[in-house]
Amino acid sequence: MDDEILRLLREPSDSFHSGEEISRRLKVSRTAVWKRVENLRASGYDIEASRRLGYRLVRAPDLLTPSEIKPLLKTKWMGKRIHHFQTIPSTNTEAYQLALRGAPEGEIVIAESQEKGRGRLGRHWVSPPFLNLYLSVILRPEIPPSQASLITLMAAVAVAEAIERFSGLHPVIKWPNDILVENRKVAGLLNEIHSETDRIHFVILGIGVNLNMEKELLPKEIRGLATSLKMETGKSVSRKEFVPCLLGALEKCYTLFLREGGKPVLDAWREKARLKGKPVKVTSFGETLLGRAVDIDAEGRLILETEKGERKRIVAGDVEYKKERQ
Ligand code: BT5
Repeated sequence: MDDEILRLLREPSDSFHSGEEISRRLKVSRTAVWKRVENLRASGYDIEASRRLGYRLVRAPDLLTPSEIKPLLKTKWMGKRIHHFQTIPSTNTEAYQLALRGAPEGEIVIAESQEKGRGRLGRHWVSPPFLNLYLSVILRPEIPPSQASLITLMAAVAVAEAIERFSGLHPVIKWPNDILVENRKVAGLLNEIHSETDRIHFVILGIGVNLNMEKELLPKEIRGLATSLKMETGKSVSRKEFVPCLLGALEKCYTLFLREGGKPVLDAWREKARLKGKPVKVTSFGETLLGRAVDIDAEGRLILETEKGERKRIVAGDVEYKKERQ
């Protein structure tokens, strides 16, 4: 019903619609229309009411509801169904449950805040309300599980491209899934897979992007490590406009991956990661290795040359860039 009233108030936007017209078109009483308008006002919509002319939408808030995002969405299939929550433990957990119940590829879950936002390896993702983006996409790629990490690389490329197009910043990807601006993390990815030995049932692509996060809201431990588009550009950004930009980039990169395989993904990833030759410290399954990053291989593993000159392929772990020794 909120959706229906908003759609009506937006056609054409800026003009008045009489209470009588709205109640006739939505087949509800005028009191019901008034109540819905009051509800919308309580959620941040600026709606002018005139006895003579009716209602007019003056300004819509920057919410990530389907009624705010859908009019801006230009994708063919991604995000056509949006499950929106004010708050939720984790959008990934919700999307996983939806996928288990058969939700199709392209459905997304968005929350204005997360109570238990998750990073990799049981880590926490700071998710305060109404500032950032917390989104999970359900994908059902027909690829073997061995190629699943290419989906992570593909998503990192799409997120970096969207941030660049939207803000003019130049993000860098840090293996495997961090998006950095000026060496600080602006976005992270958590991909969870449900599969059998040779078939993926679905992938939940979890994306957290710091959009309007303020420095003071970051816990002390990560204040020096994290950033947001607002912190970098000095300007607030429209969250609801960022979502279509991100979903557009994601649909494009994913379609290309399915059509042409890993090569274009790996090429784009390498260009945005500028990894080759960087001195790194890698932590993987409790082991710490120092050396130089050589490249990533066709399955997205990090190739590392250790200080002892050995070549290692890292499947999962964390990378820290070290200062070049003089
Ligand atoms: C990640 O993990 O970077 C994956 C983050 C994925 C978050 C999204 S939000 C939507 C979806 N639903 C979820 O529940 N999760 C996904 P990892 O590489 O493990 O990094 C986690 C580390 O990043 C933490 O231990 C902190 O040091 C740091 N961190 C936590 N919150 C942050 C934030 N908002 N911005 C930048 N860094 C943060």
